[in-house]
Amino acid sequence: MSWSATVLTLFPQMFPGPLGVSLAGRALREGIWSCEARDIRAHALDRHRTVDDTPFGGGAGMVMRPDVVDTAIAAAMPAGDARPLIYLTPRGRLLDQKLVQQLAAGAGVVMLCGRYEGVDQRVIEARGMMEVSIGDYVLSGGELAALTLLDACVRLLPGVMGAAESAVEESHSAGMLEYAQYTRPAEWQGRAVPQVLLSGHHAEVARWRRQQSEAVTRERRPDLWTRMQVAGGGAAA
Ligand code: 6GU
Repeated sequence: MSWSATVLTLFPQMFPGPLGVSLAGRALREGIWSCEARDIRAHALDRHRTVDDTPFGGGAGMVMRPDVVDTAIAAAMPAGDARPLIYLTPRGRLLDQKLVQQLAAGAGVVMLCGRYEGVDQRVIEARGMMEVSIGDYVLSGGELAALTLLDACVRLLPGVMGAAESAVEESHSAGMLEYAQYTRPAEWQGRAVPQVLLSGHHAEVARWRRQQSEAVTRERRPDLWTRMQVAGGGAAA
């Protein structure tokens, strides 16, 4: 039973897109996960294949019709489908690594991508969708957000990453930014690699990396740093 993603979109040709190459692409070909993109327009109810209409109350843009979206969802989700139904929208809760881990641990996801000004709120409520955003900026549609969510989940599936990378994931996905990385040459354009990394003292290296991680988190992401302090200083969340 592979992890299965179904995407409802007006632009099915955007999938798997970049997830067809590299790590995710290999996992896709190996059957570790599957990606089915379904065209919402195929479920339009009239001969003009209308999927949207003007917003009640006026204003710019178009809103996707609840009847068309509901029909598309019904066709995409077999009875008893255990996968969460996610609507990608900048109005949603922020995606974070904890939600990614939860989704990756489940059976897969069904994702609705909105275009235009969004989707009629009634079908979002009627279907009990989880509304998810990937950050505080506006994309022209949910598709790139869906691809981002998928990439984040797929790399956590068993057999996608090597054991070494998985272990790193465990220790550093717990709400801190990563320490800086260096490779050869040991000196480049007059810039030396931090001496401790060349020392061979594993405990010293670990201590330096922990300090680096803390310093960069405190400086760049005071929000994460504060949360770490409240959670109890370095404990994995
Ligand atoms: Cl999920 N959708 C759109 N259209 N814009 C976004 C987003 C989602 N998350 C951040 N910006």
